[in-house]
Amino acid sequence: MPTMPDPPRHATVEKVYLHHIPVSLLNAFNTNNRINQYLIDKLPLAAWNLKPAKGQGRTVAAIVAHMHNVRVMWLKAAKAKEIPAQLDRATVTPGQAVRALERSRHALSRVLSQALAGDGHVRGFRPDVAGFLAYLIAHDAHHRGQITMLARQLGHALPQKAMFGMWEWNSR
Ligand code: NI
Repeated sequence: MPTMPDPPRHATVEKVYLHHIPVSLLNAFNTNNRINQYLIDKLPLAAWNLKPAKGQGRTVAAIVAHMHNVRVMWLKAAKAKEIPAQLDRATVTPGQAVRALERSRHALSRVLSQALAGDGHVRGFRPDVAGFLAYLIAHDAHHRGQITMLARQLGHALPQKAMFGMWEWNSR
C-alpha cells in the first residue's frame, strides 16, 4: 500500500507543507476570485452589455451572471447553509456582479473548509473536495477567457496590461 514519505528529520510541524494544504487550497480559491474581480474591474464598461456580433450568444454581463449562478447551483446541490441570490443576466451591473461573486466565494469557501476538515466529500459532487475546487477554478477560468475574447470581438479589448495581470498570481 502506498504511504506518504516521512518528512525530513529536521522538519518541524510548521514546515511540513502537508499541514498547510487546506488553507493553501482556500487561498488559491480566493486568488482565483480576486482575478474574476480584477477582470471585471479592468474590462471596458462599454463591453458589458453589448450584444455579440450575430446577435447570438451571451453578453459579458450574462457570462458573469452565469459564473455566479453556476456557483449557486452547486451550493444548492451541496445543501450549503449560505445560498446567495442568483444574478439577472439582463440587468446585472459590474458592481453587483463583483459583490455577488464575493458572496458565492464566501459560501463556497465554507463548503470547501468543511469538506477539507472532514472526510473530503462534497454533497452533489462525486470526486472529492480537491476535484470540486479544481472544477470551480477551471469553470471560472474558461469563462474569463471567453469574456476577454468577446470583449476583443466587440472592439473593447482589455488593456494588454490587464491580460497579463490576470496571470500575475504573485500579486493578485
Ligand atoms: Ni459555464
